[in-house]
Amino acid sequence: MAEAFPKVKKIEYDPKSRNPLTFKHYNAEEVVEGKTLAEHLRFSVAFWHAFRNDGHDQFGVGTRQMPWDDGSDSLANAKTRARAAFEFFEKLGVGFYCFHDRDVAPEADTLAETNKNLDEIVKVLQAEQQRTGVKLLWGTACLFAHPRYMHGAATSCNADVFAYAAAQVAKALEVTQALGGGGYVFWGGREGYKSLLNTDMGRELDHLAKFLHMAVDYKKQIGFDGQFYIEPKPKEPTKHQYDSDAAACYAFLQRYDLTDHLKLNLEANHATLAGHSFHHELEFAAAVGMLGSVDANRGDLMLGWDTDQFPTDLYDTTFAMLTILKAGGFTTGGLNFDAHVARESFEPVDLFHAHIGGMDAFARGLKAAAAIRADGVLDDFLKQRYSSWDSGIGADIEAGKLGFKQLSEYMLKKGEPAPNESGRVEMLENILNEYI
Ligand code: XLS
Ligand code: NI
Ligand code: NI
Repeated sequence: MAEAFPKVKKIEYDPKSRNPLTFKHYNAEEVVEGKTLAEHLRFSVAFWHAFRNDGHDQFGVGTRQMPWDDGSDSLANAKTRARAAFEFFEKLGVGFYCFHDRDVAPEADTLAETNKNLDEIVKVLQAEQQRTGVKLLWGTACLFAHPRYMHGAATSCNADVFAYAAAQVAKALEVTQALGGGGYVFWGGREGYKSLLNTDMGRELDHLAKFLHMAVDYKKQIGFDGQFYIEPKPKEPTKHQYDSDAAACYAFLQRYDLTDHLKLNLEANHATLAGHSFHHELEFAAAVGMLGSVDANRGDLMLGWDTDQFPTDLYDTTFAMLTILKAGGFTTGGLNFDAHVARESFEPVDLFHAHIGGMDAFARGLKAAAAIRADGVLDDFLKQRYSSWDSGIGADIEAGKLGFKQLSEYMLKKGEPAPNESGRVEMLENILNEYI
């Protein structure tokens, strides 16, 4: 096959260069806090955006030039596309990629034929992984594009659709396992509702939990040892999705006894759609021990939908890396660019510019976060702020030694608490700016 990106060579780290096709900050080999940047950041390309999204929107057709792609749904085209993708991963220098089953192989008239198509493509993916060393960060199944999933998949009103989704996920798990995938993501594409008038919410939630338990059982049956993740998103395509944010997912997983089996895959743009900052979602997940992986992108705060832009905001990447480092870094997870180029960025080279920008932005975020941690500026402040809990009455409360009765006696004797120190919000914001 001819090269898909003949004009682009391997992207190098060259901080002094004026060539935009170089990394200015992402030096894969550079060591920070005992690990290389590549090991910390674990960058992944999202196959669906990079190789299946042609740039169409509600108002217009696709614009992207993808000369390697003949636009057909043939198996031969799927193979060529897969090879083009690996050429891209290699030239960009990422260690990982992610895909939905239907991104890589065409859906046929029957499930049996569709599965056969997938097996055919998996052979190509296996060979390309072998050739390049690029690994599958996580696999997933598309349970939202086909008309059968109009009412949802696991939360469909139609039991046969639930069964179909189960069959599809079973196959996707097998494929993920065959490719040595590090994990598997459940994003509830249409697991929610359009109208409450036609929805039995309690029953749908029970079904979703049942589906996830079946997936956990199947994972054990086939011996797949990857990490399961659930990806919160509040809306779009449905009016409301049950996995609306990190806290809602956590409550759901707890209620249905699933917290041992799934972690969270947090997406920046989904956080903002839920009315939270990306940092908030990561911080919540880390606080409850559920931080698994990240879909790295950004939204437009003036727009109300999933714009899936590439991450460029250094505050966002610094905050994200502060939380990720504090949580001990990624184990199975990574930073998957769930993002697409703008409709007007239609040339093949734009795919490189987009990813280079995202990788540099996270490299800067990582270095800033590591410097902040090394200087202890935030940690020292936090330690001081909560110091009343480290001894005396605070330590006794934390140790569970006291109840309301003892605290009433204590307070009646002691009188009004002395005013705490200032929160120093502005000072901390100023300090942060020194590092960005
Ligand atoms: C859509 C989601 C999707 C998941 C994978 O908004 O972000 O891309 O990451 O199904
Ligand atoms: Ni996502
Ligand atoms: Ni998204």
